[in-house]
Amino acid sequence: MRRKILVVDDCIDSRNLLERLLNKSGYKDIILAQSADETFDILKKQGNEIDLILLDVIMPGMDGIEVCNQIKELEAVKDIPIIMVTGLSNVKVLEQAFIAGASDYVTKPFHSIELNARIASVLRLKDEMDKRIQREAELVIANEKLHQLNEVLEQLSSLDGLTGIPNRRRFNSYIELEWKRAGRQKSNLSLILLDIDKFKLYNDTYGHLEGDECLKKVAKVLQSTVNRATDLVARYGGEEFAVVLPDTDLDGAIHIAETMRRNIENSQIPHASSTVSNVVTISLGVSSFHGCESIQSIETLIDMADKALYEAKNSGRNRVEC
Ligand code: GH3
Ligand code: MG
Ligand code: MG
Ligand code: MG
Repeated sequence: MRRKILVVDDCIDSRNLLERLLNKSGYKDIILAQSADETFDILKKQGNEIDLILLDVIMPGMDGIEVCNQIKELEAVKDIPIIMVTGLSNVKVLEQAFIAGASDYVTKPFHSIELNARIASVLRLKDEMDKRIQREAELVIANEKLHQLNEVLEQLSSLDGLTGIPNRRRFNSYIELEWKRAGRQKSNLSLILLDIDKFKLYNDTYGHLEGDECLKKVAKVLQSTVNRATDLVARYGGEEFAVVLPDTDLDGAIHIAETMRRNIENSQIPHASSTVSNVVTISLGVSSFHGCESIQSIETLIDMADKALYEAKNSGRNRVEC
């Protein structure tokens, strides 16, 4: 692999000596700089091509330690490893160099073997770091693709990806079927729409991931509340759920809604910032129709449940309205 090394030294003899030594070791791509200004100029123009910087400590104007400090502040070049070059083996200076972010140091006069060993070791570390960063980036992309794939699958399927219960698509097709059947058989069909109270505050307090966990718990409780195979609990929207109850009249539906309300409250999912309670609560709206009635459409049934839900919200939440 061809490496580009930037040598910064105010002394021309040192620069030339380093260049010669590096050339001899096979590093042919050397850039020379004699001051801080020149260094930053080069980094600005071709920082992304440079693999390593050899940086003199003592220079007039800005010294090597400060140059190192400033390079480590620059997002575009902060990961280029820096080996400090010093005539002093002053421990204080070396400590400052490492604090400034230097990877290693070499002392003048240079010993070719030592110089090579230190360069090789620093470059090896950099390569490993680069590979790790690359692997992480690839992982992020793979994750993103998986996420997109999941979304496609979810759209194609009838289950909600987060909670695992039927999704809105399934709800739509199921209520349509049951609507028609209720009309044919002159039977009852009821609907519950429910919405978690003050869920925005829940997310704000516990974070979105905890919010998702809460949705899963709520879905589980709702689903365990219904007991007929024909009852369908679906995720209707973000934190809204819908329950389709075939062969159930208004009283029966209100009874189930009230049990759901109580079961959620009794689950004691903490919600410290709720203005309704100190646990998670839900508000529910119930609507119902009988096959011989003439409600024009499913939309009307949904609309009625929605209005009842709105009323439950308006009259204090954590309650059932119809
Ligand atoms: P209320 O219903 O009691 O009037 O208050 P609210 O705060 O629940 O009302 P609103 O409907 O305005 O807020 C719903 C919030 O639900 C907004 C959104 O951030 C959150 N939400 C929706 N879908 C999801 C989801 O899939 N995961 C999480 N964590 N939050 C969601
Ligand atoms: Mg010097
Ligand atoms: Mg809502
Ligand atoms: Mg809500």
